[in-house]
Amino acid sequence: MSLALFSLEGRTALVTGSARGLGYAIARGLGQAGARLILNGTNAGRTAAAAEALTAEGLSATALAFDVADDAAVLAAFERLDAEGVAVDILVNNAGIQFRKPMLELDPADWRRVVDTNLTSAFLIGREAAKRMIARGTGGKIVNIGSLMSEVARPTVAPYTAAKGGIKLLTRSMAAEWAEHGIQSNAIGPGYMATDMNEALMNDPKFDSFVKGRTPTRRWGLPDELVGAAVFLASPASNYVNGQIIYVDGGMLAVL
Ligand code: GCO
Ligand code: CA
Repeated sequence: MSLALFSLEGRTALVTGSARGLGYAIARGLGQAGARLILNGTNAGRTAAAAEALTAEGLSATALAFDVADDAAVLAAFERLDAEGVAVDILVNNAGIQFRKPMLELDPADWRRVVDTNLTSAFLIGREAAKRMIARGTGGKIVNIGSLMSEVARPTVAPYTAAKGGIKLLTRSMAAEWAEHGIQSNAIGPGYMATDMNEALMNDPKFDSFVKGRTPTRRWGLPDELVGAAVFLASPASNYVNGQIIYVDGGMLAVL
């Protein structure tokens, strides 16, 4: 079996929320597998800096800053890619925010912001990418980033959990409607990963010991540990995989 099966040479990958955290690690890994990278973040400066850092590592990376939850901004971003003749072959819908508060205290505006950023964005961007993949007749790969919270809940993260549960079934909806066009839509469900979004949790001794006790691997995951699943789902190796979610969680969901 040749590693060509996992090569992304000649393909262009757009990774949302890739200025830092999991998105940055996933983008870097796709770049190392040969993909040309389009990084995205809401902050133009931080996104440009991330593209420069990956370029300095010898990867091909450009920045495309836009707010993934803003319909008009998403449309403008794709129109800009069209104008530049850039075709997105691989879309990683990673952008997401966390907002921890019990539902009884939650402002509806905060609920909407989390669901729009973590779920609606994947629909908006997925649709623009799929339209162009279908028009080109080239097929493509969509990798949505779910979570442990695509399966289970815990107190204080309801909007994030509802959105990540939605990501799992949106992924299946994408498979239902787009698989016949040669588009494979799948998801990755990260476990408790050591990222800036989880800094407060990692620094909380109680939560830290909860994660280590509840994870069979007895540690937090490292962002780079998502790269294998991401390259698999972005490469020809997964051409007959559709509507699936792969949990990269150290075994947490598999055991009580
Ligand atoms: C939390 C965390 C989790 C993790 C991750 C787990 O507050 O419980 O933010 O949501 O970040 O999503 O897969
Ligand atoms: Ca980000």
